[in-house]
Amino acid sequence: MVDSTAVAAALNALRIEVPSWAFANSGTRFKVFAQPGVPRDPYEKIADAAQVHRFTGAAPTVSLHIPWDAVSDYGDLAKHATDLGVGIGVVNANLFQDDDYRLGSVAHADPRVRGKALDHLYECLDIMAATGSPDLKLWFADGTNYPGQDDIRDRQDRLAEALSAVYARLGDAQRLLLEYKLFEPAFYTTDVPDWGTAYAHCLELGPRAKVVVDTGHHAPGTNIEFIVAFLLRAERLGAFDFNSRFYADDDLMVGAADPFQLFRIMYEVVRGGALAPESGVTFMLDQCHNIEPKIPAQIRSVLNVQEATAKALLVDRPALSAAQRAGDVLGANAVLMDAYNTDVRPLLARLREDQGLDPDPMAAYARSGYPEKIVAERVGGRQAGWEA
Ligand code: LRH
Ligand code: MN
Repeated sequence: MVDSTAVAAALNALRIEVPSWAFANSGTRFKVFAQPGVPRDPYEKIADAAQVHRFTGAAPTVSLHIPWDAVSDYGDLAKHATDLGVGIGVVNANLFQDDDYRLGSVAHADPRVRGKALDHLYECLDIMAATGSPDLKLWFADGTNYPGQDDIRDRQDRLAEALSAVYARLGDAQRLLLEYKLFEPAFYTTDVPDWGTAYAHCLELGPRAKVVVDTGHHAPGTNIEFIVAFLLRAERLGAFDFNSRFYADDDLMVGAADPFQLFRIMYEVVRGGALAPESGVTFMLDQCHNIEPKIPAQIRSVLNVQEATAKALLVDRPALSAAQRAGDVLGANAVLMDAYNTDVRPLLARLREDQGLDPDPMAAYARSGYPEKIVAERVGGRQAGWEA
């Protein structure tokens, strides 16, 4: 039997961090489509992020990306967030948009370039001190495009050297989150291509180095929930970058392309005891809304994670374990599918009402007047995008 009070408590405690860059213009190499009302600076990005929390009650922090969110006073930006009822979460470094990084950043053969990259990472640590951010998230575009272009092992040595230099400067309450990605923008080797490489570097660094699982960063057909189960068992899962994809790193809304996969992932999170905020696993969205309205897309994404999590919490664990122990293959699978096939939307709507929220956040946002307000106000200036 499932304890509905525990399910409600767990769902009410679920927190999802939204990325500042999801509110800015984004696209592909073919086109970046501008949208009316898009923020022009980090202050407006945070104002939009606060709308996601206002209507879902479950998105109280915003990830920053440096220098996309560079400001003259990070303390003031953090105060702006607090005034809007949210906080600054993870700080993302950016070592993939400077001409010096054409052949890599921390893994580059040239010590001058590696030094420049390290300086950026140290700058991000200073920003974290100013915003009170707990985590530094590192994704490296570093890699090669052709066999022989550089020495695979030398690049690992350079990467390890840079990571340990940053790790040594972490504050006591700070963590280093290392994100892996199979390919793109490099197309032959990527220096942190998979969970095993990220995990190995984290073990080498120390207990406050954890792995980030971006759900769009795997080869097609990869069993991501296995990776989640393994990293949770090893206490090395630090965070998720949630999104979904049909082909590559499409960065579509989480749960849109494969809601069953998201359910299976959240079941391993529940089974691993990693749902509670104190578990140390940060649930973040990392998405680009290239054609769809951005704030509603972020609200929809939070709802998708809530729905997958509610289904995962409804799995009858004792019945599942009994069937598993009995070798009852179909019985065990049926227990999981029963939960997955449960319509949890009425449950979530009731929980929102209990929190004084509108049961339908999408509809509530649509009639809030905010969409029209930002289109009317945000005239002139340069819309934010993937450039500083
Ligand atoms: C790389 C990535 C990383 C971010 C970027 C916006 O693909 O997933 O997490 O820096 O997207
Ligand atoms: Mn990511």
